Amino acid sequence: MEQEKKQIVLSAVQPTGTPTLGNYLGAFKNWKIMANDMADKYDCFYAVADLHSITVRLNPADLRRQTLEMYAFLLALGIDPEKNVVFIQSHVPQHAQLAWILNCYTQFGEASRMTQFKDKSEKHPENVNVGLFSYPVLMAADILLYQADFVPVGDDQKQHLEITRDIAERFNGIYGDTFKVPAPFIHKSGARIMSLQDPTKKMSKSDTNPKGFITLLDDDSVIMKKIKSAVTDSEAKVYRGEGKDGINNLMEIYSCCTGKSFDDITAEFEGKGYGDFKTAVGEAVIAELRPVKEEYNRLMSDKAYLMKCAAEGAEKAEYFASRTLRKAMKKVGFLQLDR
Ligand code: ATP
Ligand code: LTN
Repeated sequence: MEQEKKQIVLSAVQPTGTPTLGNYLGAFKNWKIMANDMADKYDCFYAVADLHSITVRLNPADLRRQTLEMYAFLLALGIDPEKNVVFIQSHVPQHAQLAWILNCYTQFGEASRMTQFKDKSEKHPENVNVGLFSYPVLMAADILLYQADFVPVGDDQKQHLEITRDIAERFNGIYGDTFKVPAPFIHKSGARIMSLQDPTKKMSKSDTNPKGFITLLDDDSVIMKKIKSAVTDSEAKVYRGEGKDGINNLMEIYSCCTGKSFDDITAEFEGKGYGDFKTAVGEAVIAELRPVKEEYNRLMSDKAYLMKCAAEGAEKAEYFASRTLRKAMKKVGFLQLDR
């Protein structure tokens, strides 16, 4: 029987801090499943998007440290760097090169409509830089360079995937087939984990109130405390419903960590209060994150190994990225050297 061609998966995360439970349930968990359990279907490329992260001012030493830490988190998930391509974006110069070209195929108006641009401009009014504006174009370059079929991300990245598709289709329309038009891969559950303190807002690692998010390095006792102090309602009944944002979010988290359905969870806590429910959620989160935390700590004690994996990842990524970049440059009409 002829073997089916594997599909390409690409995603990335910014090294802007310790990843949260939101990053983990919305993105990382799916990355791991696609790379491991579905390895016969997918070839996976995962990157630390350090070029993206300088759209917000970062101290150089922090950027360097956080980049290696985020790289360690990707391996700590259990993603095998030998079987997959795990790399750091700035090590592969083709990302910035293709981004420039794609900038010239992106309209000012469409980039202005990106909600992340609007949100981040409001959050950092003192530094609304051009990089922040063209952030989704660099993201399009990340994806298109690898001819990705699927991009596993959280719900907040849907709009960036749409603009990526528009850019790819526009370029292909002018020059003929050059880029694969990618599809977002947004898993129904966990796609939008909310803040524990304001469950109408997305859980975010850059939240100023650390009680709103759980990081992958929080101690077990801290995780339990944060879940226990999560904002809920006064009804004391565990079920999914309107106006129950806090409980809806905790049920989502519990369901993602245990695999239980919402109906099962409601039945499990029938007649019990929020105290019992929160303890169970806390324990499920602790159990879910423990192996990642342990593996992360082990990996961080061997920086030489991490750097070796990063170098190999960059080399493999560059092989694929340079092929696509060359193709795109040729189509646009850049004079090619014979070498
Ligand atoms: P920041 O808080 O610095 O803006 P972030 O955590 O929102 O960063 P990234 O680190 O770039 O953003 O996100 C990496 C991945 O995690 C993306 O696929 C994103 O969609 C997903 N993600 C982020 N926050 C959540 C969340 N609360 N729920 C589900 N998925 C999320
Ligand atoms: N913008 C993304 C991170 C990111 C990304 C990508 C995600 C950068 N490049 C390519 C998927 C594919 C975010 O999550 N904030």
